[in-house]
Amino acid sequence: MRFDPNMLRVYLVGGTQDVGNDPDRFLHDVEVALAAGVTAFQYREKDGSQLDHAATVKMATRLRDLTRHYRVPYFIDDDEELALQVGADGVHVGQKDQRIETVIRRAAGQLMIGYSCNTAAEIAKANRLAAVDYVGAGPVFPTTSKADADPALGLGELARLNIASQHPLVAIGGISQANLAATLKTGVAGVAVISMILGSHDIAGTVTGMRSAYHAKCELLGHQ
Ligand code: TZP
Ligand code: MG
Repeated sequence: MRFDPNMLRVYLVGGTQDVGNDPDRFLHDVEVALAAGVTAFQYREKDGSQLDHAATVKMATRLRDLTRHYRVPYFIDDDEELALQVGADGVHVGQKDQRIETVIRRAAGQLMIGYSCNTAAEIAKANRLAAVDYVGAGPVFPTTSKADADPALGLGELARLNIASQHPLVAIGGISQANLAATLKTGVAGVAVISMILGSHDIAGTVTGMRSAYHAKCELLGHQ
């Protein structure tokens, strides 16, 4: 699958640990979000996951089937081998994960590649890596969804990183109804969220609202 920056608009990230370690609930909630129009999905099984490797492979395979059905680009966090094994569309690589150069060597041309970059130096490095399709920057705001999260960047730093990046940038971390519009106004290509969607009592309504917020921002900025 060819990368398109529009994939980053409403990007859902999550694993079973984000829904009380309940695999059936996770599959259900992800399906509701896919049907409601998330523009990308990343399977991120970590930080308190109770799935062993076999269960993770099985879950990754079921998510591959679901994302194909809804035609939503499917990324896997941190594990290009699993991504290649189950036929995912992409892999997302963090600064603390495998080195980006290794992932590029193994997966470029077969998988889309996302890369977490939270400082100007990391963005500068990503700018030199043509195989990177997009960068993820955060946490923008404090988050409880990531065990080893760095301090929050804030909107000013997010805007600076976005300008410095030659790759499309998706904002992540602590994004909620309260700060969504302000986050989009920085000019980022989109927002990636865990709890805003998976913690919502109305997942479909939340996704629809996020899509509307993106379109409202485009009108405000005078493009699209
Ligand atoms: N990377 C940086 S912050 C974060 C990840 C995976 C967690 C985002 O979760 P939430 O619930 O949207 O703050
Ligand atoms: Mg990671």
